[in-house]
Amino acid sequence: MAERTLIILKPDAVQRGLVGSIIARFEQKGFQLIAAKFMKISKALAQKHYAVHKGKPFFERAVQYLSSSPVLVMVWQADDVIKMSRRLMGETFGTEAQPGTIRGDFGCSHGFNLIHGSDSPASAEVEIPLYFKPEELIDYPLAQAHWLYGPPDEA
Ligand code: D4T
Repeated sequence: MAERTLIILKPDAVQRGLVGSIIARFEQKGFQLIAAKFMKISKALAQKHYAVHKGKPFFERAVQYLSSSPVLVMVWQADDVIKMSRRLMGETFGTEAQPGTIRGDFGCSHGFNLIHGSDSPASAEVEIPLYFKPEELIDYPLAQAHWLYGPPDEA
């Protein structure tokens, strides 16, 4: 099965009207959308989401930010989607992110960073069930797969 990643368009992406522009980048790259939910993340869920950062100086601020206003939570699927989507997102904050990346093009904050993406397959496995039941992940054939990936490598 192709790899899956949890992507969250954070409160600033929603409030700044950047949802469409950011999703367009994932679609244009060729990733497949398999789940989406518009929701307000509770403080308790944000604490679970950032559990690996508990005890770090930015933990409370990150929890507060993620739960401050509605977000769009999605699961995207493709071979190697985690590595590729982290590259599309860019460095953690817009202040350092390269132009051409989502954070590099759409933000210049060192506190708000528009988007979350799982940083490893292990993280994705923990994060996806925080937001979606198994039956909410919709598996379907990708119509453009042939033209997207080309013929398989010869052995
Ligand atoms: P997320 O996890 O939101 O996709 O961001 P990154 O993967 O790029 O960054 P991270 O896990 O290192 O940080 C998680 C979250 O905490 C905020 N943060 C981070 C912060 O407020 N100050 C900091 O110094 C760092 C490192 C931003 C993202």
